[in-house]
Amino acid sequence: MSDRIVKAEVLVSSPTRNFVTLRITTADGIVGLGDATVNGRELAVASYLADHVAPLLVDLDPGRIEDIWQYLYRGAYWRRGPVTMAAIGAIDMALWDILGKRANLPVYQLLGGRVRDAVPTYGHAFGWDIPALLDAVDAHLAKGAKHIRVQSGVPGLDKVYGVSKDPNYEPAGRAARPSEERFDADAYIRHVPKVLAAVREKVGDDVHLLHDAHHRLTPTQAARLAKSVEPFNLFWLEDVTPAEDQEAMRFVRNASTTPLAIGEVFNTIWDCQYLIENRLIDYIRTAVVHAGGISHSRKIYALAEVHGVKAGPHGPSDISPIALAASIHMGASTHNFGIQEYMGYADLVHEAFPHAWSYDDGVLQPGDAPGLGVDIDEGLLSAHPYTTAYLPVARRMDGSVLDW
Ligand code: GCO
Ligand code: MG
Repeated sequence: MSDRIVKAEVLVSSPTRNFVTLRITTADGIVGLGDATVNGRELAVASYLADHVAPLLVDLDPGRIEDIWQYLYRGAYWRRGPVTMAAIGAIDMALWDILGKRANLPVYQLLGGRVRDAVPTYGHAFGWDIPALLDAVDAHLAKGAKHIRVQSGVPGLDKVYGVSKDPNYEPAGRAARPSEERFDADAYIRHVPKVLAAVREKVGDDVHLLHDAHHRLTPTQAARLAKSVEPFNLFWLEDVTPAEDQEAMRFVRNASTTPLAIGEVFNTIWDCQYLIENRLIDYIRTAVVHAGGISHSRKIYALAEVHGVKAGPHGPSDISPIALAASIHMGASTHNFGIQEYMGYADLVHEAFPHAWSYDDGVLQPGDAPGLGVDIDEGLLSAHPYTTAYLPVARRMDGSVLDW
């Protein structure tokens, strides 16, 4: 029973923030959706898809999901990287969506069915100072959160990753150039333990706390931070160093028992292999969209399972409700799925991408609609066209560029 792809269209829109959406239509009239958003480089993925890949998809059998993945990955010769892998990721999730609609089953059922009642999540609490952060933590507790990521301002710094004056934090700025911020690692490392001590004292032992260092520290600074926050019993400490130098994680690992999470910018299983096989991390953070879709993420999660590592996928506002759906379906059906980041969306994003998945009381449910269960309001998307937007650039106090 085979079908045929007749069309693959790319929609670039900006309902409050930019998204790249792929829509695949089959001869039988089944429509599958995929997310291909790479924050700050959206048009590169849109062109990769529209100019190079969409024409190749026409006439292929949408049921040959793994073969199409291999054809696009190996067949391109030039492989890996966020642009290529997000494009493949979008196609892969659209094909799983089509398969689910064809079978009249939700994708989690195609992946083996539920292994848990609900998908646990963590959200973001932030404040410029400790009292403001404690208020934000209260708001999360009131909504039933059991896991909370906490980020705060740092005395002496006027911009800090993860903290915003606006209650809806959005790191990508809609402007012609990236904004810039200065970072003082010593001030940061001195301040974070005070913040975590205050939050731990407030919430007691039963609430799980997380923190994201966002790739800024040297191995020695990262090890010092991981060690000094040990008393506050973090659920995880994320992205302590830039991910390229993977041996650095061994240094941090040897210095403390604070659980480590990394990998939101990784694209393939080969980026994850060393850290997982050497048990240098506790959670792998790859996003379904940026790591080649459901088919490839399953392999990453399986490798992680063998080595006692759990999945803790990236879920900020730049992962669209379509990619989040793919992640929720995987979370419901993957045994070593630990937690899903859920930052939430502006109301307009929920309206532009009506979805069967739901969030309540700290957990996500995939819903039972066939496929991924997400639709698009095309009118709303075209009413909000792409707007140039960039993630910030960070510099050390001496002006030299640092990982943001
Ligand atoms: C996270 C991330 C994000 C990224 C953003 C970049 O853990 O949620 O670090 O906040 O900075 O997704 O596009
Ligand atoms: Mg992060």
